[in-house]
Amino acid sequence: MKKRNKGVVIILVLVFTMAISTMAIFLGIRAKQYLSLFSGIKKESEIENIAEMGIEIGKTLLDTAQKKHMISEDPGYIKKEYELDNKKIEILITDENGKINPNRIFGSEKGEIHTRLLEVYKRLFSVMGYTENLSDALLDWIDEDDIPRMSGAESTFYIASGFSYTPPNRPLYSPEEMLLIAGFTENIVFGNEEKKGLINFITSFSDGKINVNACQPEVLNALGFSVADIEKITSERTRRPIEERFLLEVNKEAYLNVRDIVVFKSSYFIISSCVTDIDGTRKEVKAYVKRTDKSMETIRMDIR
Ligand SMILES: [Ca+2]
Repeated sequence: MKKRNKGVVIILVLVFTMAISTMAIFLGIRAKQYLSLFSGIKKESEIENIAEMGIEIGKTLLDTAQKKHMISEDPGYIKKEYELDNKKIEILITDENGKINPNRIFGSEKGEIHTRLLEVYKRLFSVMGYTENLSDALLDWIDEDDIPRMSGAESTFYIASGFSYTPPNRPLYSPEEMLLIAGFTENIVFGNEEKKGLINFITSFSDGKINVNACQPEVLNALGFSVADIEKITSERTRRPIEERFLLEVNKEAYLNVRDIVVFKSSYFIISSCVTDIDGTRKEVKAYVKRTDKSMETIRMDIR
């Protein structure tokens, strides 16, 4: 009996030990999984924090550039790159008042249209060599009705053409959204070596005013200025910010025609801060900023 008891005890001890070791191994694996998950999250959040810090640096850069009326080499853009702790921080500030905002063609009242902005918007497409198919399709994408414009496209067209979606009939959320619109391609939206993309001229974030000190020559052309006028404007603004008086001298008729949508100072900017570490982990934070003489307000923040 005694011997048998001993045997049972040994077996029990063995089983117990095995159970404990199995549990230990299992827990060990789980612990390791948790640890790697946790360090991954920690790393991501660290990179995100640095990216958010980049936004603050961007705001300071923007403030300085605006206060000192600094004219950058490429009007409408400020670019900076920093290195911190083996991480690359790229800051890009774009001046959204240098672009045309199709959302603002539609007023807050039902059926209200800003005809001046509509004209300039349409002219931009023709300056870029595009037909009304594109400009009308984009307007149909935004306007609240489902009635296609002359060269546009609404839900019937999308369904018939095999799209899995139809126009949302609301303001453009971001210019990248143009890729979804019938007729728009990556080359048209983002451009290629030969031709600039519409992304350089179209915004979804501004009050609809166009800053002649920050816009691209193509937008000046869309505003109604001739090639000779544009040369005068772009050469003047490399020296000092242009003012109303200057535009009146350059081309009074063209300027007076678009006076109500032209400004000489910008209020809407997008600050993008992108951080990449040596393993290639990347985070981008975009801040949509409204700047006045007294304040700088972040309207929206996108993290990806
Ligand atoms: Ca529509």
